[in-house]
Amino acid sequence: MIIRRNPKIRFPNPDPQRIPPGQFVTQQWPVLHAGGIPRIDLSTWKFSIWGEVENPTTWTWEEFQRLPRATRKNDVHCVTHWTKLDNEWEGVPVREILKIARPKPDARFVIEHAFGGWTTNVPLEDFDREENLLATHHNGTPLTPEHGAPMRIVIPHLYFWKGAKWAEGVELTREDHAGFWEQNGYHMRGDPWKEERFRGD
Ligand SMILES: Nc1nc2c(c(=O)[nH]1)N[C@H]1C(S)=C(S)[C@@H](COP(=O)(O)O)O[C@H]1N2
Ligand SMILES: [Mo]
Repeated sequence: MIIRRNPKIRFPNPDPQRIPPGQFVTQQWPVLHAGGIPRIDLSTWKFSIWGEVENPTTWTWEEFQRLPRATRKNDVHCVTHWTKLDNEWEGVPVREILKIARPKPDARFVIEHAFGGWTTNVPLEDFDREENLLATHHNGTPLTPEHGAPMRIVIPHLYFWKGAKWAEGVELTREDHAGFWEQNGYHMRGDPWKEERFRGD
């Protein structure tokens, strides 16, 4: 008997090497966040970087469009066990804004702030990576409101919660301050390959 694979059916784990422990692949894109979707008006939108930096800076939406842009392909891993492969993100590399703001030698951590007050914390060395983006587009189309429009932070080597949707700013700090989920028991770093889901993992 010959079993033919229907080429239209994607098999669950196409490449086990790419799936961190405890994760399963979804073809969907679940929507996950605390609270409601903030209403954001591009004419008043601002994004800032402040704290332990030499040059705190704020961009309007128009100014943000003039920053250098890039495209990155990666997989994202949610701490609730779903993994979404082959995402193409477009936006401004995180390193472009760090270059402008110039972190002070004492800066070691980052607090990402979202419109509405949600936060998440990441070590500066995880934030300051080539692949990290301030993303405005996913798979060629502008982000939808439920997925973080007009801009979300994407740090693909950590769990997906380490990137704020509806990003409003980043604050560089000397000490590590727990963000929203982290205050509720989630991990301060969140490496999916080490299954750093909760404090103490
Ligand atoms: N502002 C904000 N950003 C957030 C969250 C949130 O609650 N508020 N949740 C995080 C979590 S837990 C995940 S898994 C992803 C979900 O992004 P998605 O809804 O586009 O899949 O957003 C992250 N960014
Ligand atoms: Mo998540």
